[in-house]
Amino acid sequence: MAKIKQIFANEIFDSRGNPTIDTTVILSDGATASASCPSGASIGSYEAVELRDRDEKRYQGLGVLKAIENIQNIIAPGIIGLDAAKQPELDRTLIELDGTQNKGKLGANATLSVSMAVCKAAAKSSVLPLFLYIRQFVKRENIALKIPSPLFNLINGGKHAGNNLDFQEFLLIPATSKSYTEALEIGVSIYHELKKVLKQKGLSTLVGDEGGFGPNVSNNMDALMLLKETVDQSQYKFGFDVFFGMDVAANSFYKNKQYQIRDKSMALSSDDLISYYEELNKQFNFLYLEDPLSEDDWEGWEKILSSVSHSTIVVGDDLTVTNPYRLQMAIDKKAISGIIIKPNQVGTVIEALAVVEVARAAGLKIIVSHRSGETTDDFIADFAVAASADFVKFGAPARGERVVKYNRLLQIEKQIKSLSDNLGMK
Ligand code: 2PG
Ligand code: MG
Repeated sequence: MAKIKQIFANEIFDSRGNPTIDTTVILSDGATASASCPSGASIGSYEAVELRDRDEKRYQGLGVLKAIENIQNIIAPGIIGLDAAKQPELDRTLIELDGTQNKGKLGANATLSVSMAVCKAAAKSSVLPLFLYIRQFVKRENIALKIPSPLFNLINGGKHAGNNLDFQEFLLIPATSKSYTEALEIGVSIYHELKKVLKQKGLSTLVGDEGGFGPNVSNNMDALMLLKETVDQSQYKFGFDVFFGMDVAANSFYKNKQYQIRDKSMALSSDDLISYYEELNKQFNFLYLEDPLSEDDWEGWEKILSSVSHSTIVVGDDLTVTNPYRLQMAIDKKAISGIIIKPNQVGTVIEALAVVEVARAAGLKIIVSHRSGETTDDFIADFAVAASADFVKFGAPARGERVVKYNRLLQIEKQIKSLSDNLGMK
């Protein structure tokens, strides 16, 4: 049995140049691992607390020294000596040490970096690959091991780019029947194709926070048209090889119970916005629509789900924030058919897996997601496979902190193949 022996935490920087936490855990058998926390820009109000120093003299108040102190002074003494292989016990201890509903005392960034680092170190001591190690804590272990289908964020808008796009992410979705390697090839090819189209049109090929292009076109419809034109001139067939989706992140343009987008001159009511989605849907047949309405517009969510769910997965992110209570509300109100899972919205690995379980039992699609502020930590790729997610959302297939996750899935795909070849596993 390997026990947790030492914990170190440091302030490092994420892909946006903001401070974040990197935690290293050393076990009694010498196994060592580090994990770092991602950070969102479009943050749901019901997410667990990301503890920041708020000391304006350092990094615009975004320092994480207090969270690091919490790791050193409160978490470390509370968990040193625990059996590292007992992740549920570890995460329960973290929850108890925090003692709040939303990790408001220690910070979900503090608890998650520790939870992930212990998980990685314990996987090393167990000699299992991380995705198989995490899978032990998933109840439905008998679901076939497979790589989730990727959602590629090829055009960035909203809070992730300084352009005119109100919608945050324009997603390219290779058909789910494709193998992961094929899907990645499609995502990469169309990413490069889109760059050519942008150049031809004299549009900027600079990229946004998630590595997708951030052209300064006039409105959301223009972005969809660009993507469509790109696919049409590629070797892939729209509606057969590839589909479209969006993470609208509607919180960001919701004010005074109205939605303001550049596609329309007047502010829209919830019903007007839903009609606009229906209109767009006729043209683009979205496979996936994330946060189409604001986090408190429950009526709108119910309406959109009943209107489009025969063909489109309606996904909660800011709505549900990987939180069991918000998820239950969404299930009860019939508001969603899919859910985004982001471990840092809740603060521990096991709590995130518990939300996956409830969502899957309710028949929802599971989408495991990165954050817009990322590090080169690839834990989320193993987590997604372990959780048997239907989809992963890791941004564009470009920039180090994004491709490290796509690349890890390539390795896992090979590992799964050799496991099933050698052991006859499914
Ligand atoms: C989202 C995410 C990740 P952020 O809204 O789904 O793409 O963005 O991390 O800024 O919340
Ligand atoms: Mg989102």
